[in-house]
Order: sequence, then structure tokens, then C-alpha cells
Amino acid sequence: MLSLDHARDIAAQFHIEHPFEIEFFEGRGNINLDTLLISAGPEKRAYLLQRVNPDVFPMADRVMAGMIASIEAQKQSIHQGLGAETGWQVPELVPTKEGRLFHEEDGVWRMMFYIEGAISYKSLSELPDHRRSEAAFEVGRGLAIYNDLTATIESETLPTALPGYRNTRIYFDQLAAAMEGCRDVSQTEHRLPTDPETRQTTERHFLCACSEGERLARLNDPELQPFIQTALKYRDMAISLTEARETGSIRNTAIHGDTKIENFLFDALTGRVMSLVDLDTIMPLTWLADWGDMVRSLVNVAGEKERDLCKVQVDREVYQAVTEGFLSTAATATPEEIALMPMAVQVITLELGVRFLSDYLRGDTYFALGANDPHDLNKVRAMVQIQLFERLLEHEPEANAILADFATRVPLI
Ligand code: GN1
Ligand code: MG
Repeated sequence: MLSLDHARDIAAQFHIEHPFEIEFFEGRGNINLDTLLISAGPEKRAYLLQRVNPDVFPMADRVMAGMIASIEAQKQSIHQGLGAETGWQVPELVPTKEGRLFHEEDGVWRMMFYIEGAISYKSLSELPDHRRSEAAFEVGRGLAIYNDLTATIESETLPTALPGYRNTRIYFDQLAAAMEGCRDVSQTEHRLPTDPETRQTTERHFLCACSEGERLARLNDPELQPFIQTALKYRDMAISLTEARETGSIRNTAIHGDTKIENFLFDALTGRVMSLVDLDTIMPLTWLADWGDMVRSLVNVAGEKERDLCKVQVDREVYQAVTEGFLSTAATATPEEIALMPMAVQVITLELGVRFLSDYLRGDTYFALGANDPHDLNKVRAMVQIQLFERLLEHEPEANAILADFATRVPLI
């Protein structure tokens, strides 16, 4: 466990005012658990210090390359006047005393300016009913602005920050390995990705870490059975987006890769979207993944950790508002991509459900639990996403109707 004293020594490597105070950051995400808030100098300037989790991101240099490419593209576009009227804030890295953009010491550490005057939400339930659609519209608009600002990144030259990420087939293969109880790569060799780089980054997530007794108890938990069945039943449909990428019927663009509501910052006074943070997964993929991830995180107003599954529903007004916000400023898309928008939401939802489920079955090695997290957190998260997936299937005719209403506004290429 990281101590505050150690974190303080790392923070001192960066170019910030002294003296400074440091504390663990409450608003950290699921992956980079070592995230700290710093308040420096007489003006108490705030910064975030973060260690890129090497268990998830073995190629941290690429994570940083993607992040820097995103920051540079956004700054350049704004400099050229794009999105000037939006008040968009670009996340900024604080250099080390040696002038580097990150510090290497038992992994990669980076420091960012904390964006002042901003607010974020884990789910729309944190807002009163009457403000939810407006916030969903803003999130949709925010992703469209972000896409416009980063459209200059050439996805062919962008490194893949996390090989295998958002490859639905790999996640289903990991579920199969967890259900079978694989503990050694030799047992699951036939399932491992053939591309050496992808294999290297994903291999560990095919292996179980908990005791066999615990794994069987989790696998045979009666509460989980219908969710496991649903996941397996829709495998072919879920991997169709990955297949469309592989066959080239949809394009690769530089995506953000983690567009859940939590990563959008709003102006605390006006409620307008002002930034999209967490630039860990900038890589070539389809923008439909970002669209899907954003929508799934909004329409389930109850959020990712809701234990009362009756509350996991598709909020229709929110779906409509985020579509409207996104398409109000969205740049270009192909007709094939537009047609896949409702399905992409379903796919990313089920994919995330499968990721949580297999992680729970193998012993919480990817979505590692924090000290205060309940032991069944990943089980709950899996059930929420798979339940949401079923609700999204029911909602599909309406999703198509909403899209038909708004899609005519998108300039096609
Ligand atoms: C993870 O660490 P965080 O909270 O930014 C995950 C996303 C999931 C998300 C679900 C690299 O993001 O893919 O959608 O949790 N990031 C990675 O909350 O796996
Ligand atoms: Mg993230």
C-alpha cells in the first residue's frame, strides 16, 4: 500500500510550489488506485498526482504518448479557434523538475493541474430529476466537442495504449477461462490472442487468482446464474462490433476510450460541459465505442454499483437528450456507423458486464478492490451492466426512433 510519505517524495519530483499538502483523492477511478490530491504554495493551487497502474497498463509509455497526443491536439485546435465559444478546458500535465512529462519510479507517475470550478458526477442520480436531461445533453455535446478537437490525430500513427482493450471477443474468452478455472497459460493457450503484443498485455487476465473453493462458490452462486446465461447467449451479437472493425466495415479513429459520465467535467456555476478527463486509453478504435460507453453510463441513472436491480432501467429522456447533444455538434460519420449506434450501446454495456463478471470469477485482479470496497463489488457491477443490457434490448425500437429523428443532422462522409 502506498504511504502518504512515499507519495509526498514522488510529488516533490514535480515542478510545484512548496510547501504542499497531500491526501488520497476520493474521486479516483477504478484502475489507477494511487491517486492523490495536492494543494501547493500560498495560493493552495490544486494538482492530481497519479500512478499509472502497471497491472492494467503494462505499456505505460504508450498511455502517456496517447495522453500527450490528445492534449496537444486539443490545444492546437483551440489555438486555431475551434470550439473557442465552448469554454473547453484541456487537461494539462505538470512537468517534473527535470522537465519531463512524467516521473518513473516503480512505474509511471504523472501530475495534472486540477481543473478548478468544475464538478463531476458518478451517475445522474446525483442530480435532481429535472436537471438530468440537460446534463445528458451536455455530456453528449461534450463528447462531440472532444471528437472535433482531436479529429486531427492520425489514428494510423497513434500507438495502442492498451492492446486488447475494447476487443469484445477477448473479454468473452477471458470469461470462458475464468469459468473453467484456468491457472496457467498452458491451460488456455488456445484462447490467447495470436498477436504477440496483445497476448502480452492480456495474458494475465485469463488466469484465476482466488482459491479453487472461492472460485467455485462464486461461479455457482445462484444469484449470478441468469446473468451468466444472458452473457453467453448474446456473445455473437456482442462480438459483431469487434468483427466490423476487423473487416474494416467501420473506421478506426483516435478514441478517448473511457467516456463514462464520471470523466466529464461540468462548470459548477453554469452546468455547461467543460472538459473530458482521464486520457489513459487514447488509441485507434471506433468512435462507436465512446458513444456506447457514454450512453450506457448515462441512461442507467442509478449508476454502476446499484444493488437494487429494479432501479437499473433505461431512462428514455436521458437517451434522447444525450443523442441530441451528441448529434448537435458531431462531425462526420458514415451511414454504416450511424446505423450501428443503438447496437454499440448494447455491446459496450454487455462487454463491461462480461469484464466485471470474469474479474469477479477469477478473483478481482483487473478491477482491484480498494480497502473499503465490499468483497462482491464486481459481482454487483456485473449484474448491473447485464441487467442494463437486457433493458437496452427492450428499448431498441425507441432507440432507433430517437436516432431516426436526429441522425439526419449529421454530415455524412
Ligand atoms: C475503468 O479506471 P476507470 O474508472 O477510469 C475501465 C473502463 C470501464 C470503467 C467502468 C482501462 O475506468 O474500461 O468502462 O472502469 N478502464 C480500463 O467504470 O479498463
Ligand atoms: Mg479510465
